[in-house]
Amino acid sequence: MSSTNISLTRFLIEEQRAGRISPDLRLLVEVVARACKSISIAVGKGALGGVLGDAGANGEASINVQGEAQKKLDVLSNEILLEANAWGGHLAGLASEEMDTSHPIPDKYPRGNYLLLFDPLDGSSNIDVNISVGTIFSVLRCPDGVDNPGDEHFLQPGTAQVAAGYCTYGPSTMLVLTVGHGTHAFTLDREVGSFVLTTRGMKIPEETREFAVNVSNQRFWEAPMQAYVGDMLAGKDGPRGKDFNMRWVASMVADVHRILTRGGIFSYPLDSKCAPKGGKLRLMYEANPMSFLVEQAGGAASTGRQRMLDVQPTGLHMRVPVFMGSKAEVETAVRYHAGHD
Ligand code: AHM
Ligand code: MG
Repeated sequence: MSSTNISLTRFLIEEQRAGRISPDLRLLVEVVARACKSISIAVGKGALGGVLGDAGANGEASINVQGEAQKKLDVLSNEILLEANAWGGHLAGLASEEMDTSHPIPDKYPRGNYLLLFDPLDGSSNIDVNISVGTIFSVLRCPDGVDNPGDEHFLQPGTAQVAAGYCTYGPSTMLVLTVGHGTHAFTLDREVGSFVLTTRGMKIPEETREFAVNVSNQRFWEAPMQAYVGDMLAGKDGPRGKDFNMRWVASMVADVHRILTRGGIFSYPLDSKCAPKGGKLRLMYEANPMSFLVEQAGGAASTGRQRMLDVQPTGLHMRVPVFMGSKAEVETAVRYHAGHD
């Protein structure tokens, strides 16, 4: 169902009145959305804003905790989210893909009951070539009695999330949000400067003929993944009995947004390159929030061996293999992995 003239602010107030979110959670989501608007403006300026290219100085690359070279926009987006969320009084702590450890709220500000995790600019290899990138976020409750949370307090399974969302900076800027009662999409009205509800209750078709995976890694995959994709590529004369189409943006936000909109399966499986780290994508601020959104839209999300949201995190930057999207297709991918260890 499409809705017009319901702003994100009104939507959140109505969720609060319905008893589905607390006033603090409403404020938190508003603040994240405001930060995303600032990031959208910076991304939208492109080369004119002087923000393209690598971060760092004197020819030295800036490397984040993941060992990846940071882009200027990675650093800027992280700062925007930190600054916007530090003083509002609704958070006890923050954690980011771009920061080694979690970040307590400075003493000069009041502390709230929530923990926020984010990937400030996902898909950043696409920034310099003007392809969609996005921000992903996940909200947890700070455990009772903890007012100065450390990394260990963030290590909660995805089922504990109270809200999750992403903002995609594409031809239009969209915020897709769940507070545990469906997945809803908002489009930024650039003239008015507010997010407007454009799809209430996104629904992922259960079946699909479209997959998203970086096939250049094929030779590094495990046997079940080789068999799974091989059977899809065999088309209607193969065991799957239908032709499949493939898409790979290399921005998880953009790929998952397409799947939320029209179905499909997204995968970043285990391969022999990323296996020592446990996978490529990060559980707590990439896989978990996206899995929550996908499940709330009627889809499924798995590591191939376990429901994603049930994974017990062992570190803030823990990595996992990822399969998410149309429910029947994710179940098929999981069946290929059954019995393989
Ligand atoms: P990032 O958070 O450093 O941008 O990395 C995550 C991104 C995902 O958005 C995307 O699905 C994947 O990495 C693409 O990886 P590859 O370049 O190996 O295809
Ligand atoms: Mg990322």
